[in-house]
Amino acid sequence: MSCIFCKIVKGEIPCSKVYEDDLVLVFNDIDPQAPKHMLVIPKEHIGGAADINKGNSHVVARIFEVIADLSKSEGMLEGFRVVTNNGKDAGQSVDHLHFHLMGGRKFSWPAG
Ligand code: DGP
Repeated sequence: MSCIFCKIVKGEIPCSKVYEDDLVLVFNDIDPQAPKHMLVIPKEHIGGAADINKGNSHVVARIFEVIADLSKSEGMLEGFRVVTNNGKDAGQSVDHLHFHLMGGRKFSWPAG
């Protein structure tokens, strides 16, 4: 498996880790788009949002519990944005499900 995020999970590629449990890893994005910009990923390989199903959706539920906790512990009390890009048109560049958790600035809407 040549998935870069699987290599980060296994410790084969370093990351700036923010949080880890048995199902979820959170680390700082290498190309931050906000003062706070973390990637929240399942440790198991899920290709993207289109690959979420009854067998793995409990991991996604955990991811959103972690996001709620981090929004407070990381000081994003004025608001935050969660984004997942799925597929070519959305600009997904890593084919391992990940949620961008961003905060520390105002965000415009609709996103471009
Ligand atoms: P997306 O374009 O939605 O698939 O987001 C992929 C994100 O992953 C992008 O913001 C940059 C980030 N990224 C890619 N490779 C690495 C890496 O090796 N380390 C870290 N920390 N982030 C990475």
